[in-house]
Amino acid sequence: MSRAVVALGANLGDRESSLRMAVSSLAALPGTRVAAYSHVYETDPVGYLDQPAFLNAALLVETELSPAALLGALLGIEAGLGRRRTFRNAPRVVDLDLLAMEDGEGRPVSSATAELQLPHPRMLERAFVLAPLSDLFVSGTACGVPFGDQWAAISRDGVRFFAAGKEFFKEI
Ligand code: PH2
Ligand code: MG
Ligand code: MG
Repeated sequence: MSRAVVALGANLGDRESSLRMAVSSLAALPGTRVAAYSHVYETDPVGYLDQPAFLNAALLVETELSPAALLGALLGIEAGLGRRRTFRNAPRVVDLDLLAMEDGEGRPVSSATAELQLPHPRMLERAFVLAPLSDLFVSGTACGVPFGDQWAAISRDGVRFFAAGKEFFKEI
């Protein structure tokens, strides 16, 4: 059983329902369970600014899937929920990013292929990622990636608590 950290984002259409449907699709993957949910945050857009606010959250997932198979499944869930890829940082119905993973022995997985970079190269730059991570990992290390110092240092402007994870995802 491997552990994986998945970040979720949505800023088009019914954001709440997209996040919930994405999580229930993820939980239904073969050999996969959601072990923990972060809280949900409403966040101002980063990168491309002229778009609606996002809802962001993160999950700790336990899975028998390989990193490549999990990534493929995440892309499939995005497409199934109506994601259309246009330009970089464009608004999206749902975004599921594989941030970091550990193998069955608890060793951090690294990958540097064109399809999959692990850990995610930009995960420490974004408060909308670090806020949910800090809910999941009180130690400040996510599947081998230390993020606590960066979370203590980064500006939290534009990241607002939206809902408690337990409450938000309770129907799943
Ligand atoms: N995702 C991006 C670009 N900008 N901004 C916020 N607030 N939340 C996101 O999830 C997000 C973003 C590219 O994946
Ligand atoms: Mg993303
Ligand atoms: Mg993505």
